[in-house]
Amino acid sequence: MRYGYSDGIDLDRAKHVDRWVSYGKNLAEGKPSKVAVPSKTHWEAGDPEGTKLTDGIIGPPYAGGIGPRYALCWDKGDDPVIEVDLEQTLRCGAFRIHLSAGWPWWNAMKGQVKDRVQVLTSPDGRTFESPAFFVLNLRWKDIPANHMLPDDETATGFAYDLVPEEPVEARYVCFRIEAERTLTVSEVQVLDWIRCEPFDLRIALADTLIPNSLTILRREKAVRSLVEATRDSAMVFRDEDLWHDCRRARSQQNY
Ligand SMILES: [Ca+2]
Repeated sequence: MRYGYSDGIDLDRAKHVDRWVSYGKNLAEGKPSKVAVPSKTHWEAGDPEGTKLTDGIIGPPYAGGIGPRYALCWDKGDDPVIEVDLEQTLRCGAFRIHLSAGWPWWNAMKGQVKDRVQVLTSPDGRTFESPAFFVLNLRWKDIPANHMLPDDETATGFAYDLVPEEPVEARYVCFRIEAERTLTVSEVQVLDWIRCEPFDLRIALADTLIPNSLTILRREKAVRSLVEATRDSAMVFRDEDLWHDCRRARSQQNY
């Protein structure tokens, strides 16, 4: 069997490896927040007590339904700015915003989201710097292995991550939103870190898991050759199983 494309051209690309994501502490939970533009009240949205954006309740992962009830809502052109006061200067390693709709229900997995969200940080609430914009459209490689999309594999409500290259020292964190539709935000987060580990389901072709007669014969031949070759010399084996096979073969004096 030969892997690759039928035209034989090697694209020299690294194999995609999924990620398993872990989240640090949410430094913004329970902290005061304010918005420059008050929330609309469509579909029971709104935030009269000014607590929803940092109350720890996030979601749902689908637009519509009762989602807006747990969120603030703005129309196109409102361009709200959310400001969170962490109450002390902290090392901010990642930012998150849960963005959904309102209407229309743009699907981030189809590249339909036209809104923009920028994060700005400040040590004093006067001068702000921006680490970056959120990437609000997603590809499958952006979905961690331990994140479950809805059954229809859409992302109409999603908690987006923004991880700057270096952590930022800040007390005030702003989320500047440019709305291109009626959108909702249920939560903003500032985390000390987000980490991703390579994750592989280890699905392999059957003949690497269940040796057939041909692979057994090849292995026996390889063991026999290695025992002969290493009889009088030290050799480092990269394959631990093969090393054990050789040792076993020598001790049984089969070869
Ligand atoms: Ca919330």
